[in-house]
Amino acid sequence: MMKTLILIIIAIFLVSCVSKKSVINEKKIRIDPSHNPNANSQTIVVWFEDQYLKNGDSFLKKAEEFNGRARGELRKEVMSTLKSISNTSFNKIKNKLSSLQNSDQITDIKQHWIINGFSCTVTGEGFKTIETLEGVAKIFIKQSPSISRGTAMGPEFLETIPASRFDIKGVESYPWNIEKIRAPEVWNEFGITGKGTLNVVHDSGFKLDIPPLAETIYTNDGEIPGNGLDDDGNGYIDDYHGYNFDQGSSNLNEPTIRRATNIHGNLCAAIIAGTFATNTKQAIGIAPDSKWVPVIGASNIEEAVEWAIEQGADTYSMSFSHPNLGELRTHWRKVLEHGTLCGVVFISGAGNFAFGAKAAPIPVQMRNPEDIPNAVLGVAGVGEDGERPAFSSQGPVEWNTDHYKDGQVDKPDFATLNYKVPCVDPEGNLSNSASGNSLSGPHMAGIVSLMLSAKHDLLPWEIKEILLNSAEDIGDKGYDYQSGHGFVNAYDAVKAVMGL
Ligand SMILES: [Ca+2]
Ligand SMILES: [Ca+2]
Ligand SMILES: [Ca+2]
Repeated sequence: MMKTLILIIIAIFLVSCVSKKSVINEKKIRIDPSHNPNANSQTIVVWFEDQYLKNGDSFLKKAEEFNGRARGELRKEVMSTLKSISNTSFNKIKNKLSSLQNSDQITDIKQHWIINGFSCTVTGEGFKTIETLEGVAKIFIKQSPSISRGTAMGPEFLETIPASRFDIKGVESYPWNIEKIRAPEVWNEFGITGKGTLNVVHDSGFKLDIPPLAETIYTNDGEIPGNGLDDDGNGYIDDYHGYNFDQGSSNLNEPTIRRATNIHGNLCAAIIAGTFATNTKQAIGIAPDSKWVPVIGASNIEEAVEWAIEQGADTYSMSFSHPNLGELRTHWRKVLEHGTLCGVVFISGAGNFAFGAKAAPIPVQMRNPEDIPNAVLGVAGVGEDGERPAFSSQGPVEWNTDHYKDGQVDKPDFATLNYKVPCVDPEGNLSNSASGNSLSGPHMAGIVSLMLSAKHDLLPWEIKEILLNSAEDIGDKGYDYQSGHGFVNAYDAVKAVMGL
């Protein structure tokens, strides 16, 4: 035990020594300390100097500048600016990249607009050349965070989208979590059920053909499914019900990826946008008239977020978390900050690392992306009795990367539900329950979907402000590191949106 502890301490010490040695070459290019100069092949993300948001304060300043704007209109404007910044920088080195590609130093070049830069896979020689290219400012090593829980199999296109069985008057029952989050009161009193909102479930483990999910799945109307063509010309073939950015395919079907008998992505989707459990009139989702869309992309957050924005996403739920991302945290944060300015509400559960075999110390109990300030709602949770389960990760977190130097940041932001939550089984019934902050994020996404359904042009930071004012203080008095600003319920949040 002691030996292990000493080894861990040494390991942490080593890691911290290495990470402090940020490399600065003559051109003042910042290179991720996890770069291995001897590696034959590395996948990297390259930033150009000119980023839309600059340092740590820029996000809040920009948000303030945009106050009062309508979300839909702002999205178009910010997207257009981001794309124009990206094209200007990329076009300057485009020819150079092509010749590097021809000499096999670089493969898989993907230009990004959500940050001004590109991803590619490079040889050692290629890496050195990229450092010298015009405008290149930072190079991050793209670790492949191991959140992909399996390999998606063949595509699953639903031949017809079944008509929704959900109707407010026909609801016969609902599980305790739907009641505790006060969704039925929103449906009944305001007639708001999530209509007109699109909720991304960035996860793995999907089985799309169960009734409560098939009835509300998104379809990209510009795309014809299963014909092997990119009909809408967005660069993705058959991205009809969603897309798998890790495989570069429309394979979304991963029914074997299970936690016990639960399919992970399905659990999350059903809490947000499930209709009635199969063959019943039991309402199981918070926003049963919203749409949801599955996305897989453990190591391709840029493309996934760009795609989601183009499809008109309103919420983006990420029930995963990455430890030890190092400098790559900076990249994730910038992607999600820019994405938030495009009007998407990003949400991630707090993680389950406060207790047990995978326990981690504060300030790394909450990890990426739920540790991102302002642009991501980090959501912890409680059980039916209102008590926080021992596993639920706590804040604060620490930001001291090369780019973001906030120091200590208050997290989590809010609490919903995370303990013994009734969950959809592989047939679409609520025969199971599950625990974990994988479930707290989707509860928040469902609530935000209702809020945006009530007032579609609310900005993400206005949503957060309303949640701050309508959350119920729980745990220690005032803000606390277990439940954030408190327990959020759909009724008080939507009421506040409507000015009631
Ligand atoms: Ca397409
Ligand atoms: Ca197609
Ligand atoms: Ca409190």
